[in-house]
Amino acid sequence: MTDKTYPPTAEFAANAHVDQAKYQEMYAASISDPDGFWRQHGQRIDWIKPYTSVKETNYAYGEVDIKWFSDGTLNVSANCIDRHLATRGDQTAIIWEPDNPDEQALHITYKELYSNTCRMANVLKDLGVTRGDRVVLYMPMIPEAAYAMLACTRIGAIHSIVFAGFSPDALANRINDSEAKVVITADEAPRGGRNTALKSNTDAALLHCSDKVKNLVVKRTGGQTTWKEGRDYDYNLLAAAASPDCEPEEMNAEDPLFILYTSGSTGKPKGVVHTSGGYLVYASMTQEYVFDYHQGDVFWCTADVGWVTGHSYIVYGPLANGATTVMFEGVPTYPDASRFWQVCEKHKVNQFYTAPTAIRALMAHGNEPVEKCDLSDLKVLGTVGEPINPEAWNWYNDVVGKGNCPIVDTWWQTETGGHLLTPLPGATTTKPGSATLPFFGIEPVILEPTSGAEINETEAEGVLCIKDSWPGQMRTVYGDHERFQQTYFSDYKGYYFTGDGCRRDADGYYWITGRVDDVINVSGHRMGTAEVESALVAHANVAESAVVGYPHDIKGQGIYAYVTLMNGVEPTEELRKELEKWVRTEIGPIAKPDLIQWAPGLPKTRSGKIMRRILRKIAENDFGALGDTSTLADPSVVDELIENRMNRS
Ligand code: 6R9
Repeated sequence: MTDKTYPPTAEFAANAHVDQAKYQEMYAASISDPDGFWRQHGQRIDWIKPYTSVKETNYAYGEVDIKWFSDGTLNVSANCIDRHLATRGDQTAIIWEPDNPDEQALHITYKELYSNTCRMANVLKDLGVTRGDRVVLYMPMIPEAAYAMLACTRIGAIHSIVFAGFSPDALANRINDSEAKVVITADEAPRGGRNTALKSNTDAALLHCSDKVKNLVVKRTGGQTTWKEGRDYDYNLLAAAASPDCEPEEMNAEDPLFILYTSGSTGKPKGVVHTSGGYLVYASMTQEYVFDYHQGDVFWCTADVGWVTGHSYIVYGPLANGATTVMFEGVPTYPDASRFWQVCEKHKVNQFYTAPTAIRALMAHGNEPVEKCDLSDLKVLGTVGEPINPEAWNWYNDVVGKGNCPIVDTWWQTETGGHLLTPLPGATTTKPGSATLPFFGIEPVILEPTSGAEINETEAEGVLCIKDSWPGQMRTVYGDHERFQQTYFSDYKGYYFTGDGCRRDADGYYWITGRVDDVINVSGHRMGTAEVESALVAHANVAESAVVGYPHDIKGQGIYAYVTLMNGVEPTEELRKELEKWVRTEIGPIAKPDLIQWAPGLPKTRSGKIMRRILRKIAENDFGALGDTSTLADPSVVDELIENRMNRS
């Protein structure tokens, strides 16, 4: 069944932006003459001063430097709003669907988006924010989150969104690392019928930040408790008094647009920096081609704006294209497991984009919640975040798409700004579980992991690298260009290293096999194992810890923590609960270990390195093939760990 392939129907291909022949032609052109290709496609957005140079990129370790359209100037918010006013000012830009289905949905037109964004921009200016300043957003999924992003870009400030599920500590670290001037938050974030106290979390975070940081607070629920005069500012009051016009700043193509922190294989999250021109060209182009978006369509990406998917495919890509984009505050299973499909029916969604973890969770509720909704407007279905297993792919295709909607399994990363490997719905024959083929301008290569040699045979397996730059690529790690080079350009010289393992089949299709570094993927969210470990060892009773991923039916990967307690501390159920809670508060709910195993000893080499390979095997309940354990300082700890393993499925 998994060998079945799905070619685009002739009818779909005939109406699509790109069919197979056109894909091949455009792809060939994008690789043989990247400069010419992007010179043409860079014009899809509006420039204040047109660029003359296009691609100026250097992948050589030690000299890594990436610039696109570098002498052009533009304003991103003007591209997402102002340029649509003349032709579609009264068209809905954002459909906002609240957590509670009984609350009224909002339809925000481009004209309204304009005045709301300008008001927010003026409020920020009044708080002293100017070009180049950093603004942290810690927001629910409400329209003000989009206004805030666009307001920053309007005045040339750099936003850094912290997912509202992160803890006060994580928020404080990000405010401090980016030296933000203002934090924008809301009183509370309703999600799945429960409210998260964002303002209180922000209060807690700000205890660890400079007292110069100002806090702009949007009213969402009215559940407001504390207020600090001189630091806290009431957005709704200020916005009502602010002017609904604000001139967009003329920014350089390479001026930073946003910072987004993401987990890597070391403890400290990296501030991924994206710049203005190339990012917008790439996000808007992929949104149009990959989803085959046509004017008038309703596009829904279910991600949160706290992740890169929300940046590129709720806000920047769709709005730059003048689309109608849905912004959903809730979760897939609230009030019940048919919510996604009810929202699709209610707003006549044409393109729907979600994560495999959500598909698997909903699949577990059977077909009835889907089948009772009218999904006849759906044209294209997308997935992102982790490899999708063929069972989930088939269910998505058969039950949700009724066999009529091409599925685009899009592989990309925070670092890449937009899709790199993906089908185009009118062009690509899909195979369940494969992200298929490269987007325009992308040259994937598979390297032999140890030698770093390029494998030229069509069939190959190894690490996935990208040979050359594309406009949406991240430019640096905020404040640490050396770390940028180290992380992505030092292991395999001359290539961008993705951190993913990959197989290429006989048809040249790419199949992502998962991370090859110490990053795990929990419900489509990246989590550095080192981050969870350092949270655990920060607890007074923990001496040492090692964290690995293990297969999890719904989440893709679960978090498995081995914990060595301090001498004399009793391992109790109570302590286990306490540690779970501890990690939740240190990092956030998504980092809570699924399984904690007490480990009197960890398997270490004589030089003291923890043998994670072995710990992974035990966590996977697959300890028949542990491989060579002879280099361990004390091989007997392994038997003890196997004996008391937590995952016996
Ligand atoms: C967009 C996003 C990136 C990592 C990436 C890979 C995994 C994302 C995938 C996928 C297989 C797909 N990943 N999409 N794996 N198939 N379609 O998710 O960004 O949060 O930075 O995660 O997610 O491992 O390296 P980010």
